[in-house]
Amino acid sequence: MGGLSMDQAFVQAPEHRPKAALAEAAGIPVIDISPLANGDEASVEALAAEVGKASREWGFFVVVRHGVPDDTMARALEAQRAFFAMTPEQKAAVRRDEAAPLGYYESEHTKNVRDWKEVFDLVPREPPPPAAVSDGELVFQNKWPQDLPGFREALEEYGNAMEQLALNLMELIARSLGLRPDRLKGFFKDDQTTFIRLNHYPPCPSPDLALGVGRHKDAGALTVLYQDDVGGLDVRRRSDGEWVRVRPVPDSFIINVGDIVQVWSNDRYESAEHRVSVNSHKERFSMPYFFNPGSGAMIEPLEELVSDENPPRYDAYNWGEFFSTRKNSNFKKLAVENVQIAHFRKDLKPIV
Ligand SMILES: O=C(O)CCC(=O)C(=O)O
Repeated sequence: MGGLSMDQAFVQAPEHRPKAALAEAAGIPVIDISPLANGDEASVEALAAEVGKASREWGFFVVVRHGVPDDTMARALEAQRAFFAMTPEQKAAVRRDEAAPLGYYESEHTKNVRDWKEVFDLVPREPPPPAAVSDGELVFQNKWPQDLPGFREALEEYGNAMEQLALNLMELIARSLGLRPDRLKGFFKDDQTTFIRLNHYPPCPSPDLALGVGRHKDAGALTVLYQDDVGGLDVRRRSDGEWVRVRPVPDSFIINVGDIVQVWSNDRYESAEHRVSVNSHKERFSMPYFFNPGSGAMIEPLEELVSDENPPRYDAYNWGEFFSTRKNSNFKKLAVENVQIAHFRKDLKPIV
């Protein structure tokens, strides 16, 4: 990776190292979501029930017949490969830094262990540049590489297609929780903090010691993930806590419910822990779209889903502050635990 060799920073603690052979995740639901575009009310409700069951039992599912055009996909994947094929100097020209977290980065850490990967981050809806930047404030402006014709256009087109798909999935999740179909859409109207990440995992000399991405849960609302046909995404199965491999399915996206949906649903749905294993012979590409609300959103269990018998399990928290703290501590490799939704759980709060 840009001339990097396997050093200690990549080595996982023994209990987090991947096993040589991992079972394939039999049973992760593969859901045809086309009824949303052309089905009657009964088939849309049946589809929502499938999405609800998958969100409860796995926190993960695969969608097919999702409506994203083939040529939009092809252009985005070509742009991704072209970007990572650039020279280290060209990539460094759009490298992220402490105040400006978008662009290229090859030194991301998850839970303080370095990931075996390089990434490029962009926001599909760029906020206007701030008039003044206060200390510690992050500036979310895209850094587009020079000399890569079509790159920006391909990813903007992909971002639009992803937004439509993510909103459709939000409708299915709302219906599955017995809410108004458009109940969740308002959270994503204005200053979304959604971002797209291009991931490249080069072959790794010690795939038994390192991970492409360390174990984590996604903090946002929903992730729509493209993975190529190499395989490497592992999810922790809820029923027995085992790591299992998510089999690549052609022309599909993997959807995982994020922590925000877990909080909104008051734990009816749970975000699943996942990670990426690497291998010694084949590079791998993936492209997550992290669908996140506006930075001003207050996240708490939805009032329709709480009652005297089922009281709210979380205190409200400000999403923008949560997101910036996470971004900052991933970058600075702080020695303290990253902020988690568990910190807002009413029953887990320390008694002072
Ligand atoms: O590459 C993948 O399959 C998953 C990536 C992921 O979990 C992440 O980028 O947070």
